[in-house]
Amino acid sequence: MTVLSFWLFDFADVAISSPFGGENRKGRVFIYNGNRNGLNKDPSQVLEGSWASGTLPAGFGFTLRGDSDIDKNDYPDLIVGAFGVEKVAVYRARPVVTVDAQLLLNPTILNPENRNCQLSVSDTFDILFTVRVCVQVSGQAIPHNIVLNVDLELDWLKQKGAVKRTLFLDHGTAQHTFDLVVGREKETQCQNFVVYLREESEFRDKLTPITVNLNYSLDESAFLNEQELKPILNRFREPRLQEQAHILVDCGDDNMCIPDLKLSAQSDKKQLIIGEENHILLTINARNDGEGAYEAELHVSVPEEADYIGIERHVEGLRQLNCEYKMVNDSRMVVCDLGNPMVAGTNLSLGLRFNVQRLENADRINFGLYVKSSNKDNSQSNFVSLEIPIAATAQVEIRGVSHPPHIILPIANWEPKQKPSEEEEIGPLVQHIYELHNIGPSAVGETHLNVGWPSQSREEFLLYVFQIDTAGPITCHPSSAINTLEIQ
Ligand SMILES: *[C@@H]1O[C@H](CO)[C@@H](O)[C@H](O)[C@H]1NC(C)=O
Ligand SMILES: *[C@@H]1O[C@H](CO)[C@@H](O)[C@H](O)[C@H]1NC(C)=O
Ligand SMILES: *[C@@H]1O[C@H](CO)[C@@H](O)[C@H](O)[C@H]1NC(C)=O
Ligand SMILES: [Ca+2]
Ligand SMILES: [Ca+2]
Repeated sequence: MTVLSFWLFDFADVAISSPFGGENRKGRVFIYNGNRNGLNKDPSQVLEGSWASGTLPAGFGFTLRGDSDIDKNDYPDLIVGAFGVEKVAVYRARPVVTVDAQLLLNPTILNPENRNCQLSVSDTFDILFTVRVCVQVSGQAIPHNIVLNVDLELDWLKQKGAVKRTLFLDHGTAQHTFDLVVGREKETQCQNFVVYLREESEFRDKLTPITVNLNYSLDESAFLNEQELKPILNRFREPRLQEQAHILVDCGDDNMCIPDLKLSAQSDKKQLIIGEENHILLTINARNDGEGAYEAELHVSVPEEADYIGIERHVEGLRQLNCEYKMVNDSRMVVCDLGNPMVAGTNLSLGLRFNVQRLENADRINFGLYVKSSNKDNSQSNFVSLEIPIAATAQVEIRGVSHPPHIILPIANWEPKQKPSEEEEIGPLVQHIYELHNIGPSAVGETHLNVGWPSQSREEFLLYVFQIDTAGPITCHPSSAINTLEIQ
C-alpha cells in the first residue's frame, strides 16, 4: 500500500493504492477527498489498473507520485507506477468549477382573490410572480467564461401530464431551458422570469405547493480548446435547487387545512315494492365543520338495481350541484362537486334521484356515500351506508259464479238411477267457474286455491264432479279420484 497526499483548495486529498487489489489483482488506487475533520469515508474515485498480471503482478499503484502540476493547469496531478508491466499512468486533474446558485420566488404566497394584472392575450386578470435565478461561479484557474445550461421547471410536483398551474408569461410553457454565461471574476449574474397562475377554472388543486425546480450543468461544448482539460462542476454541490410558492388558502395561522366533514343521507322511500315504479329521492346533507376542504367531492356508490336519473332541481333548499355518473373500477358511482374549497361552515343539502328496477333477486339495496377531499389531514367524512329493504305485496282476488245459480231440490219428475251411465241420469248440470286475479303490484308465486264441495248427502251423490277444465297457467289436482262411475 502506498499513500500519497496532495493539496488542492483547503483540505488535503489522499491517494491510497492497493497494488495487488481489485479484479484479477490488477491493482487499484483510491482517491479520498479531505474535509474539515479529516477524510471522507468513501473514495471519490477509484482508479483501476488495466494491465493483466503475467508471471509478475502488474503492481498498479506500487508507486504514487504527485503534488506536482505536470500540465501547468494549476491543479496537482497524479502519477501511478505499475512496476510489473513497466508502465506509468498520468492522471491530470480537471479544473473544478463551483457554482453558487440561488432561486428566489416573489411573492411566495399567491392570492387568487387578488388578480392584479391584465394579460393582452386573455381578458382576465392574472396572478403573477417572479422567478429570479442568480448564479456566481468560482474556482482555481477556471476559464474566463463559464456557460451553464439551466433548466427551470414550474410546478415540478405535477408530472406525467398533470395540469401545470403556472406558466412562463413569455413562453406559455411550464419549462424553460436557457444558457447562462457567467464571468469568472464577475459579480453574481441574475435573470428574472415572470410567471402567471392559470385561471382557477383550469385547475383544481390549490393545496399542493407550486414547486419551482432549477437544475444546471456545464455546457461542455463551450470549451473549444481540445488541448486543455475541460473543467467539471464541484461534485460536492448538488446542481439542483427547489423553491416553493403557495396558493393562499384559508387555513388559519398554521397554514394547514384540517376539515371536519360530516355526511348524512336518507331516502324518501322506507321500502321498495317489487313490481312498482320505484323512483327514489336520496336527500343528502354534507357539512364542513372544520377548515376549508379542497377538491371536495361526494361519492355515491350505486347498487346494481338502481339507475341514476339526475339531481333534484325542483325542491327548495336542495342545491343544484354538478354531479357526474361514472364507472370506477367496475363499480358505478355518482360523483358530485362540493366545492374547491368547500369552505369552513358549509352546510348544504342535495337530492339525487334514482330509478330502481331488477328487484327480484335481492331483499335489500344499498347505497354507500362519503365525502372526500384532497387535504392531507382528516380528508374524508364518515361513511354512510343507506339500506332500503325490498318487499313484495300483491292483492289477489277470487271471483266465482255458478250456472245455474239455483237448483231446487227435489227435482220434479226425476228419479236417481241405480247405475247411472249418462250425464242426465246423475242429475242436472251445475257449472262452477272460479277466476283468480292478481291486481299486483308484485308477482305472486306458488299460489294455491283450495275448492271444497259437498259431494254426498245421505249416502248419495250430491255434487258429482265429472270434469275439471282450466284456462291459464294453472293445474288442478283433485284430492280423490273424480268421475268414478265413468259417466260420459
Ligand atoms: C435537469 O434534470 C433533468 C432530470 O434529471 C435532466 O434531464 C436535465 O438534462 C437536467 N438539465 C440540465 C440543464 O442539466
Ligand atoms: C381502484 O383500483 C385501484 C387499483 O386497484 C385502487 O388503488 C383504487 O383505490 C380503486 N379505487 C376505488 C374508488 O376503489
Ligand atoms: C344545516 O342546514 C339545515 C337547513 O338548511 C338545518 O336544518 C340544519 O340544522 C343545519 N345543520 C347544522 C348542523 O347547522
Ligand atoms: Ca495539472
Ligand atoms: Ca389550520
